[in-house]
Amino acid sequence: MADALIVIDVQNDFCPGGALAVAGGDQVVAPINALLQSAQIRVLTQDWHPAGHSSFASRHADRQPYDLIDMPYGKQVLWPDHCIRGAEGAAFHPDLQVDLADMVIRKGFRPQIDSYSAFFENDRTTPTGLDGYLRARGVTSLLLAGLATDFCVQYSALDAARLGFDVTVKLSACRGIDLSGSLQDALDAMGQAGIALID
Ligand code: VGL
Ligand code: ZN
Repeated sequence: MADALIVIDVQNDFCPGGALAVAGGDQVVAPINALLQSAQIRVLTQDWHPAGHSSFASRHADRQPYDLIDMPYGKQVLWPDHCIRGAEGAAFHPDLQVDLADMVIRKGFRPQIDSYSAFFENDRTTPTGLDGYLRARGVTSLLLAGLATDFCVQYSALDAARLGFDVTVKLSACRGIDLSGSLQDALDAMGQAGIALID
């Protein structure tokens, strides 16, 4: 039985000045570094898209960022171009203590499908491999923090709960995007799924 800290997408593009900046996104770095110091098992996720990814509004004629469209795998919000693999925007925030991580898992690298969750792509079935990694290390409980509360953190937390992990989300080390009430919806959904929401 082990506990793991899962740090979601603390990358330049989600911080102020980035392509998909989350308000106060950089404020999660200090509390997450503190959590990294004491965590037993430490995983970082990294949003990692090829240029021209299908989740980018720029790929779709007559569409704007934040439009909602139907994809073969379900509804998809269209985003500004962000976290292009290898680019500065995809790098971790420079103050994040990346060296403490046991494992970095990248997601969103398939051109035709987005991947909010650390566990499954947005079809909710294609695995990233993180479940197997955690089980192989005997992990049963997870603490999640990072960006953004209502997208990648929420999807990761819901999938983790569905997979049978004990899940806690450290809200003071998260920030949300909040598209038309999505932050409150995320908090409600996580609460209903039995996820512990702590300050
Ligand atoms: C995220 C939108 C698009 C996130 C990633 O990390 O929450 N949101 N890609
Ligand atoms: Zn993305």
